[in-house]
Amino acid sequence: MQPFTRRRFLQYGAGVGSALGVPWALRNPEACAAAGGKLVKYLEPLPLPGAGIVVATPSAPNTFSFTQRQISRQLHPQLPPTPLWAYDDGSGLGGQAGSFGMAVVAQSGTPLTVNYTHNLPATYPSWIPVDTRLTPMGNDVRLMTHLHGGFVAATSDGNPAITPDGFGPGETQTVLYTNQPPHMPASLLWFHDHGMGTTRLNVFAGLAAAYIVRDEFDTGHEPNPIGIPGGAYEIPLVVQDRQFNVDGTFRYPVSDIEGVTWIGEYFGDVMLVNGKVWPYLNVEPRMYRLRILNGCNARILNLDIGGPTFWQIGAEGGLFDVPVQVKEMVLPVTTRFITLNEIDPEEITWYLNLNGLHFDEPATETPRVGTVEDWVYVNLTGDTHPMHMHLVTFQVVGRTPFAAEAYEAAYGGPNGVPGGIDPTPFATGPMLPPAPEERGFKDTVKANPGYFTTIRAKFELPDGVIAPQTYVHHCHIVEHEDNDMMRPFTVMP
Ligand SMILES: [Cu+2]
Repeated sequence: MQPFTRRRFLQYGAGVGSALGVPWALRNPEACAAAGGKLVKYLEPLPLPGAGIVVATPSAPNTFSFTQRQISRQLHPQLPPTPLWAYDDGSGLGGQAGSFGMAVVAQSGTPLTVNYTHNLPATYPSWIPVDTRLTPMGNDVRLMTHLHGGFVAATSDGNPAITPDGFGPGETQTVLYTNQPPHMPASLLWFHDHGMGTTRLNVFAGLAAAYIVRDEFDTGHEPNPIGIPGGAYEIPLVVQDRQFNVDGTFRYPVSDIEGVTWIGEYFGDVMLVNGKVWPYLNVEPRMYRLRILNGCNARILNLDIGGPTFWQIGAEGGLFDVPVQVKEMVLPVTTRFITLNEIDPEEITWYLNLNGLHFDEPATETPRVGTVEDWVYVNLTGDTHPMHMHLVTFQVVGRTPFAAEAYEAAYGGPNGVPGGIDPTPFATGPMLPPAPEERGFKDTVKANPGYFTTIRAKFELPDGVIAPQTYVHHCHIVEHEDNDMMRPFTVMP
């Protein structure tokens, strides 16, 4: 299956397309892509919190009220204004809003109530190509906001196992974000749309924003008890890739398979940072804290700063070095084997799945509240899948090389290999430890092809939240998540 996936990867990666020497517009006569490579780099400064990025203002004590609405912003001086979908805190949104032009600042230990009111068009505009085979209500804009990394009740999670149809025009989703320590320590999280079958499109259109959790150590100011840069020297860098049409709209390609709109991965030929195309940042000769978030649909980033080294002090689950929690995570351990399958990649029936099951089939992963489990992601595809779990952060135990084809030959069916089958007998070498930058608690792990990847999580619930509670885990390539590499899991009493 790998060659087919790779071919589509080439087809939809515009940057790679030009490397083939065939103009994009010739291969796609109806396409009107702007040539991202012709945009001059580094013309405008990086939008920063309070100086471009809107820092959200509460609507009441410990309450935020957002309206999702369409706005228009010029993302580069050589581009026409771009329609964007944005979270509006009621300020009317000055500056660079949409696509991470908004930040919520929360305090660990202080719950927040957040309201999201749908004020977008009732149906999708032409620049957002919906595959109505994957959506609950056709071309209707159905929204559902999820706090990535949030430790919350299932009803506040914003997941399609709870509200499969999402929220329509005029409707309000109200959630309680616990910010409960130690599960929600100082960290950089983000909230984004999670609409069923349209996550990739709603995030692409701009519905994603930063959620910064502070505590008494990581205050964001200088000086602070842990001696890290703060204030103007703490810089969020949210990186996204996009394609543009010549009219300034974002461009999202559609499939060339008859009857299919969905594509397997979205890659842009233009990089946005904090919502601007290729901005620059003037810096002083001193230490900075860069808070980097990959907001791309599918692209895995490999970043450097042109020579100087930098120090990694945290990951998705917060700052590094929490040895007490590490000890908690060792015993007793249930192990679940979860297969990653890709089915019919050249056909109208092309989809990806977990455990050979569609999303809407009953949950098969049912950890008991308070227990520790190992989940083993058995990758039978040719691609790396960044697997993400709601509710919990986890530790990466390791990755084991194995004979994927032999395992698939032994157990595979029309929908791939079902879950629950231990691949250890097919191992071709010892488990490799996680990479140094994977220390600490994470919410996403790279499940690489040719390996099964073991993670370990403790399934606790926020105070006052009673099991059962249903969440989801999924590939965070949002194209894959939408069709259909996502499954519910239920934390049981
Ligand atoms: Cu994936």
